[in-house]
Amino acid sequence: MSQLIRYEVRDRIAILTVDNPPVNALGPGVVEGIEEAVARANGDAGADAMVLIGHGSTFIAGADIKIFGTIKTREQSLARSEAMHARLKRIEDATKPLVAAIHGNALGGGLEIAMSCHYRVMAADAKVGQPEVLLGIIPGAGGTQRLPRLCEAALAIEMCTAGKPVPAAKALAAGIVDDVVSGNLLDGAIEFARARAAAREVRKTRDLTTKTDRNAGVAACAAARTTLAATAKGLQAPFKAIDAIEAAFTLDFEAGSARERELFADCVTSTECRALVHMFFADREAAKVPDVPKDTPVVPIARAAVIGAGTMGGGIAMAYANAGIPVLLKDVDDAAVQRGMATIRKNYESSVAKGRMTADAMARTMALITPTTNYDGFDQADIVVEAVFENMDLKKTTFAELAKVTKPTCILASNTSTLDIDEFAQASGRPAQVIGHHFFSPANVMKLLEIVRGKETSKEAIATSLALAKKLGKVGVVVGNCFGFVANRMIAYYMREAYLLLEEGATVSQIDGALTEFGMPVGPFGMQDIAGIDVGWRIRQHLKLTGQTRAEGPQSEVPDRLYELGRYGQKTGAGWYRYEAGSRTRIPDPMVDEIAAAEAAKRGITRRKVTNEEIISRIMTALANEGARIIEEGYATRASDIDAVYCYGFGYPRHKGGPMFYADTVGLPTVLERVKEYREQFGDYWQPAALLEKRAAEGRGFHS
Ligand code: T1G
Repeated sequence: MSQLIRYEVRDRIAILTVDNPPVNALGPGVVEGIEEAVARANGDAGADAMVLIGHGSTFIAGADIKIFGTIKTREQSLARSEAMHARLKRIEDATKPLVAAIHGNALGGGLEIAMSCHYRVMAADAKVGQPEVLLGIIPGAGGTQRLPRLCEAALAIEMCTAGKPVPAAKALAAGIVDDVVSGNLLDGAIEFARARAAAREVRKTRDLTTKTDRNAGVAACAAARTTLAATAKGLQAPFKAIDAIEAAFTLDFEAGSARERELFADCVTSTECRALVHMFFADREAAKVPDVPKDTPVVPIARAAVIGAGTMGGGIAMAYANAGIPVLLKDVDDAAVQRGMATIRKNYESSVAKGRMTADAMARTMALITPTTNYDGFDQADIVVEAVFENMDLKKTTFAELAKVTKPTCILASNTSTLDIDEFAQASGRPAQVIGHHFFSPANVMKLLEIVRGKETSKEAIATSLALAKKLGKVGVVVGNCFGFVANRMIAYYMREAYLLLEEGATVSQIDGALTEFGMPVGPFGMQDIAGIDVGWRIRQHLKLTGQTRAEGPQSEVPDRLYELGRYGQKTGAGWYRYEAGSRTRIPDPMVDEIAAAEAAKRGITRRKVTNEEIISRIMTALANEGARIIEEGYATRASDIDAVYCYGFGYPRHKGGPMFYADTVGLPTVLERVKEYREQFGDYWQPAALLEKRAAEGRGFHS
């Protein structure tokens, strides 16, 4: 018997306990061990039925995602899936009632194992799901064939194409599980198994007919394909999942399972899968900071305060309230703070109107945000987030004040996007507690929290920030205090190439179109119209005082011309695009392309036809090269942190794995060659990063 599965008999019920920390993933030997334990219980005269349960915090959280990288060919995938399929059938052929007892999560292969059991009971706070699509694959152990035999087609399709877990009540109502246990789960499962043993009932899922009839099932699949065509652009796994589910309605179990295995093999060897698996681990690696041990003490964050009730400050206050943390929201006068509260109320009302939030939840959440124009209550705060105007003197004054009105352990965070954290730290007199918490707009929505460590930021402040990011539902990435940190430092190169491509002959809508086709939610110019052309202009003016620029190379003046015309973007009804009153629809404006042509003429640029391929190549090469410099300078711990920053800060398509992973898929020798070509064509500011040259020469990627 494998050590991964414990076997005991209690009151004539065999208890099979999976013990493979941390999440009972189906690593090597786990499914084999379950099969062995089931066979033992079948032959155990002292056992009338059996219960399968997980040790620790959860049932089985799915296949071991680390093994996907070892599946290199379809043949390997098909062989593994066939073996798994056969094992689950042997488990399902148990001669005595077999009950899965689910707590925590039964996800992916975990739910598939549970569905190969005859019955399923779950704890009231447990969840079940088929999240494989979030990894660029589909259920590969019969999930697309057993699930439609337990619940309606619509839910099976939703679970397998969106990947969201289903709570206990919904799983029970749908028929995925047979009971929800309110008391002790194991006791409840034992009683359930005993009742089935008394009735001598064994129910094999694979022998059930689909809950939705054939024609309705096929129709549901067709409808889902139409819906997904609009929302899952560039992805293949959701569509493969529908094809597999459709087979449950059109083929028998064996043929349907074979179809599922073929479709799974299509996915598991795809770049989409490799990229999404990379991002799964990137999210988690980001929380591992080499010089901040996992057991570093954290400051419990029970109460918070935000300074500045503008767009960012209001969004940050919402992020805290959404996580159930009471938060003070301070601004200089009542008018300012009430404006902020009105925006917050409008945002929540919009969520209620869309059905994303109940009116009660809105009231409870709003009640956690307390507007104020003074520092009363700041002495109770465990953290203060400064989100005042991007002006160094104002921020230094603010930090000096905060140090006086807060308790010594209070973390003093800044939402600055580019200013020097160390300057605030010195002004505060408490540099160990000073740290950057760079949220991305809208702060209550975007998942990235760029955690900027200053020279003297303490390990406790960093560890607390990482734990807080998780509580806020964010991905926290610790970065260094260089200009622009990681996100805005790299975006400067992204924008430099976009501006230059515009002057060379591409149009605004062509460049944005190429990037949205690539998978970005919005192109560089559409993004600037949202953020505000005036924001960039102010940063450039600030840098000009010290003779700096955000990126080496030619500085396009097209954005300055737009600023001078008062074209700040959506906020002024015109920027890179034109906007009808009250509309955010981007309308190309030939005037902007004319300005670009005029600026090009001033710089002696001969305009030419620019292809979309060149647009993507120039921009992605610039990102990867600057990302490599950031790593070698020590401002990011690892390449996957940069990928997380871009995916969660700017909506870079996760199914492409982020800018550094994408460079690996292009191949670093090719990326290096492009940098050298661009240096020849455009100038010495295209300098290959040393890390890029090194890894290309070694035949490695940024991540290997
Ligand atoms: N495989 C390997 N490691 C895993 C894992 C998995 N399935 N799930 C989690 N981990 C690691 C994770 O990397 C981290 O490691 C630690 O466990 C804690 O995770 C055949 C083919 C279960 C909801 O997609 O959603 O089954 O950083 O920080 O916040 O059809 O983990 O500590 O070293 O996320 O409490 C389908 C993925 C697989 C579930 C727990 N299953 N996991 O969240 O902890 S494909 C999934 C999660 C499949 C079948 C197919 C979450 C969680 P470290 P954590 P958490």
